[in-house]
Amino acid sequence: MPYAYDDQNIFARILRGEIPNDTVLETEHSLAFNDIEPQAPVHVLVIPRGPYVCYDHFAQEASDAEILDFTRAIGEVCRMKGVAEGGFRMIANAGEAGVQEVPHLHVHILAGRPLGRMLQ
Ligand code: D5M
Repeated sequence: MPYAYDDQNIFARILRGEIPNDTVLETEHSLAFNDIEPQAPVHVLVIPRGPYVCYDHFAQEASDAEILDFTRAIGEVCRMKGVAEGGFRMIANAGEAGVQEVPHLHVHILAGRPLGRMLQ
């Protein structure tokens, strides 16, 4: 299925430097920043710099270098925040059923409070 990327979405604007963000980590192909509406003491969003709508889009079209960088950036953020060993949750909402609000792939990293069995 082809994906149409909206380059006016808020994360595209963050990547272009048009609006500020609270940066946690910058890598060649990824950016991590604190969520503006944190749901836990640690709530970081990790995004690829490339124009990918969701995980499926990224998995189909990103280069190996982008996928490697993104995967490693998520791990690096967990270590930077001191939650890699104690535990955390990763979530990537996708599409309407997944209630994805921003149409640029992002992985939420949540930690620092009891998260329960599911994130609502
Ligand atoms: O989650 C989208 C997430 O994006 C939600 O947790 C708020 C966050 N958000 C929205 N705008 C910003 C800015 N400007 N900075 C940081 N975080 C932001 P979703 O998975 O799409 O429902």
